Amino acid sequence: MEQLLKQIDAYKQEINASAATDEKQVEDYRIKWLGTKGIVKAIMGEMKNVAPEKKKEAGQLLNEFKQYAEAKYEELKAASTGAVQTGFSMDISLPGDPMPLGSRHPVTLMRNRIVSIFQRLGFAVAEGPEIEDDWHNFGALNLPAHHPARDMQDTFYIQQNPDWVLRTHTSSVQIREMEKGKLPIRMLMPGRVYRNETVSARSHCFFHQVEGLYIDENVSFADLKQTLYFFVKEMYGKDVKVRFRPSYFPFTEPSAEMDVTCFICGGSGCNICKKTGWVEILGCGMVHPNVLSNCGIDPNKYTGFAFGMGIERPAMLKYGVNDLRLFSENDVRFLKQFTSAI
Ligand code: 2NM
Repeated sequence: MEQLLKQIDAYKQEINASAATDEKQVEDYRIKWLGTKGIVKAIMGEMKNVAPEKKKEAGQLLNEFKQYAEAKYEELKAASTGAVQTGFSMDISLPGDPMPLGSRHPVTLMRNRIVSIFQRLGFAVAEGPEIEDDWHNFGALNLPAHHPARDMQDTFYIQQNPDWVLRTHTSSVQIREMEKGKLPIRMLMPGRVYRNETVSARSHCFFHQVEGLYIDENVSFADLKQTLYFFVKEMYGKDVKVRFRPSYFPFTEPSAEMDVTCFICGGSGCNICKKTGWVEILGCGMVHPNVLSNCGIDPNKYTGFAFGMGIERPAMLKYGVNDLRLFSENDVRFLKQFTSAI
């Protein structure tokens, strides 16, 4: 018994001094102490040499020793899990290295600004596929089969299936929302669109748009104007003036383009406004009755307005970016210059 006590004490010291810096060493510890041929098993075997009246005491001692060896095993295991196996131990309770914070893309910043203004008017956000079928991109929008906008020069067609295109506007998402038949609709559709154009500082084969749609009973052109006035004042400030020019889109009637007084020169005339004092910011109009009926909406009961604007151009003006290509090259020297809460 005396002998056994001494032996246990010595083993405990050895266990206490054990260290493991990787999973292999933890396993070595387990085999040495807790394995089927390990020390704990072996010393348990000593029970048979203990005098009968001491067996109870010895049993307790040995059990406690076994738990001691097991506890150390758990401790070594916990400390080594996740540690890099390079032969040094690591304190996993230390705080980690701070993550470097990125910044948002200027197109995202501009989109968020636009979206948040319309959200305050109750517009919800909808998204849809970038690969569209002919119907959603063209047909439903009152663009007849031989309309020039479908031209190979303007549209990317998918080779596998000539019915598929890369969407040329996010109006296709508006068609999808209208087809769902849940009215009224007050929605905003931001997203990437594609046009088959030569890439240069001023044009690109993909860019971003926000389109809006409001359909209900008795929606009028006055509602369209009031909504867009609100948007412009929030976006460009209380002092900007607005003008509408008559225009043409196959999917709206009547159609208009909206200009604001140049926010660069304030109207006195500069390069951006080409000395006119006005810059065009969006197209809009009352949704064409054909578009409504194409989507299963009764044009005698419902009317609506729609509008669409690009994101890159206002972003270029706001951030002083002079080349469209910078937006898609992902040069960190460009990207890290933009910081904002939204
Ligand atoms: C624009 C300009 C004017 C428009 C119309 C529709 C729909 F689906 F309701 F017919 N969506 N988007 C629209 C109207 C878009 O972008 C310059």
